[in-house]
Amino acid sequence: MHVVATAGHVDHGKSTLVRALTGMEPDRWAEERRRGMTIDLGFAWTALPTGDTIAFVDVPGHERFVPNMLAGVGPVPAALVVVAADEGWMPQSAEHLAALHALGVSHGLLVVTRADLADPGPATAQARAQLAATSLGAVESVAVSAVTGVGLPELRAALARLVGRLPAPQTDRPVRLWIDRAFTIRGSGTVVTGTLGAGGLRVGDELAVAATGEPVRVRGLHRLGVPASRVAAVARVAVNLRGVPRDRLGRGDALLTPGEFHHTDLLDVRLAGDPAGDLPATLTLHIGSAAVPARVRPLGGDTLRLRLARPLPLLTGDRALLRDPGRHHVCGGVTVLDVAPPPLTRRGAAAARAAVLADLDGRADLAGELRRRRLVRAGELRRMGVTGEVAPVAGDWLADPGHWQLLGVQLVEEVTAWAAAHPLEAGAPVEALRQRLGLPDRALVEALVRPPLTLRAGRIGTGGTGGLPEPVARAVDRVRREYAAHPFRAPEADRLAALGLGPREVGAAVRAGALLRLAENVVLLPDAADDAVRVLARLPQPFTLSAARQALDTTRRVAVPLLELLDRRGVTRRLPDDAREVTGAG
Ligand SMILES: Nc1nc2c(ncn2[C@@H]2O[C@H](COP(=O)(O)OP(=O)(O)O)[C@@H](O)[C@H]2O)c(=O)[nH]1
Ligand SMILES: [Mg+2]
Repeated sequence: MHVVATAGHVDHGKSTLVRALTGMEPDRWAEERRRGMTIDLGFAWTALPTGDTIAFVDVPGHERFVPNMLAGVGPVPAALVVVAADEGWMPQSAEHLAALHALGVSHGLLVVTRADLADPGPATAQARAQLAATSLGAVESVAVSAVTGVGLPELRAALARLVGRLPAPQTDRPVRLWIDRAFTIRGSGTVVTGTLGAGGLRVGDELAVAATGEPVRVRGLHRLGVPASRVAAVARVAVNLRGVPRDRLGRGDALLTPGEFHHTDLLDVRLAGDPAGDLPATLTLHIGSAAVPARVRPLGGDTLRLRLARPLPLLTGDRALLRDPGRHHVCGGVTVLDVAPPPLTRRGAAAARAAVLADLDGRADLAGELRRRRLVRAGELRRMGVTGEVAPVAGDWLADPGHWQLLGVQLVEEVTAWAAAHPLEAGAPVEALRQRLGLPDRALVEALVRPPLTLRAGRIGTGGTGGLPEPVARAVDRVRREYAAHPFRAPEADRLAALGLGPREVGAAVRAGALLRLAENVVLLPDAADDAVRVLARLPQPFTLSAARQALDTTRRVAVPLLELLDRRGVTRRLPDDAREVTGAG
């Protein structure tokens, strides 16, 4: 299916044309038919000669209803610009064209209607000249009369060529269905309609209501009035929703793939059109079917910061339109450059920001985004519309390579400073370092650890001495040399002190894993436990405490807690008669 919107001045024959092409009545309201004037959006569809289905979103031409017109064309990729042969180019011809241009609509046709009332030549020439200067450019034009039928076959053929040129829809994208109507059907409940521009929907899908975040489930789908179990973009769809009353939804809201969109009320944009300096302080931002008041702050050049009256699910690169509702004037199209911009606090921040934005064009630029944000979660970027592949530095954290390198250097400095300030601690706690470096996640600190830094038991040391403070490391070395011949003899407290290991130093060495504490004041070198198992395994099994003590060449003071430790580790087992055996485990 393809979807095309009409555009053009009131009474130029848009609805009549849609009626003639489809045999359907686009003016849905009794009031519209009584007054012969479109007020709200109309929907009709037909098959083209190629077999493709084309759906029309018929818009009102009257200046009072331009917001409705914008809600209709916002999500639609192509337009039929309608001009009456007998009236020619008129104010809303111009305003509608300005809107299409602002939204960057580049596919369309010019249809000169009421060709039975006047020579279509002058109106055609006039309109072509206007279109040529816009995003639509040089389009095909067809002169028609809905009364005589002249030109309608040519128009059908031109429509077939138009839809053939439309880009293939991105059906693998998340869904952002801008709602253009919401109503209740007796027995079914809430139904919303919209133009599905990308992605796909299935019955049973869970979606989120953009304005409230509420989860809703797709109970049923209609595609051009026919039930469907799934619908792929581009399509006009009606979605029957479970879990939400009708009054919770309306035009301008959207149904979203849950968790795939960043909601923002603050964004930086580039304005095409009038110079940014002359804008009123408040304008209306139109995107999709939404129209939201926006406070406008010119940043410099053609860039603006917008503060919206309510958050919207916006993506980097979105096209939107700023309009001055008071003056009935489309100020210009905006391209969304950043949906999560930094606050402007310091003097001169706006100008600095404008300089940054000067290099942006709304296209996904992952490397640039990382350079600007330094550190960001991959999911967060995806929700902002910034796609691309880069390996995370930790978890789903992405980092700018330069910034990451700098953080690595800073980490070494912080760890060194910590070691100087806390000479007896085996390294700095990861959490303290996270705070010093101002990082949002401890996993990042741990991922920054590179030799000579070492990570052990939640602490980062400067390496070299295995994370042990230098004097303590030297003292442990002395113990190692002195007890090499009797590895299971634990030094007495005064001997330790003489070697430079007071209670605090012993504690540091134990925390760093350089000494093994068996009991209060009983420490061995850390490999003693494994060595003991080897010795004990050579004894006849089971063995007594006394046999173990002799084999290990040590005292009860060491043997008792050492065997208890080995029991806890499961490498020895204590039998009911207090003898032990080596289990072979561990
Ligand atoms: N003679 C003639 N009248 C037309 C033609 N197309 C539309 N009209 C008339 O023009 C008026 C406005 O048409 P309508 O479709 O409502 O215009 P819209 O406001 O652009 O939707 C109606 O009275 C139509 O009957 C045409 O091709 N020939
Ligand atoms: Mg109409």
